[in-house]
Amino acid sequence: MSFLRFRSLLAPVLAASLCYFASEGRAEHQGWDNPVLTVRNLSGRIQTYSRSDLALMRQVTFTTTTIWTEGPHAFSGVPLSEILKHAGVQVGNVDLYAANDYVASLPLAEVEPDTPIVAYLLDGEPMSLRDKGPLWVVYPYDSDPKYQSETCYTRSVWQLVRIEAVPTAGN
Ligand SMILES: Nc1nc2c(c(=O)[nH]1)N[C@H]1C(S)=C(S)[C@@H](COP(=O)(O)O)O[C@H]1N2
Ligand SMILES: [Mo]
Repeated sequence: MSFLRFRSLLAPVLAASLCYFASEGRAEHQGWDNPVLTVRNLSGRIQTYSRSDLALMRQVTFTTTTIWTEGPHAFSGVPLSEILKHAGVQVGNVDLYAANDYVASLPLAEVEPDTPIVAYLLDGEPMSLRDKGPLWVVYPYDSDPKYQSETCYTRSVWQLVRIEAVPTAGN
């Protein structure tokens, strides 16, 4: 093969490999724009969020062990308080629904500014439905014994898909 002929092949081969690596990058964030969370406030208004939407909100990352995983892991996501604020949930209780219809209830008064978070990255990687994703409500268990409680474990809903505001007596 002449050098000229070789050169004419080089460009398409390079272009093809660039495309390949670019699509690899996309595959990692596949479904990033798909809705993964629905939030219903007390007025019945419904907001949906994709992971790209969540990535635009205030981010919190912490490293902790959990009773369901081995060794310390970095969890990144959005404080639950931010999502509730965004969706106009201000009073009462919230019910956190998982894909398998597991549901946990918590009073808004017990949602702290940074805790829990709705995590969508574990060690910087998206979580599949199989490994408790794409969304997992997590507390920084290692940072305070109060988070190492059955109450917080119960509220650590993995495969979170829906949040619903529920009125309490008095509001
Ligand atoms: N999606 C989902 N999240 C869940 C649960 C569940 O059944 N489904 N159980 C909750 C409860 S009550 C606790 S104590 C722990 C249970 O964890 P374990 O089943 O590993 O003991 O996860 C919480 N998060
Ligand atoms: Mo539990």
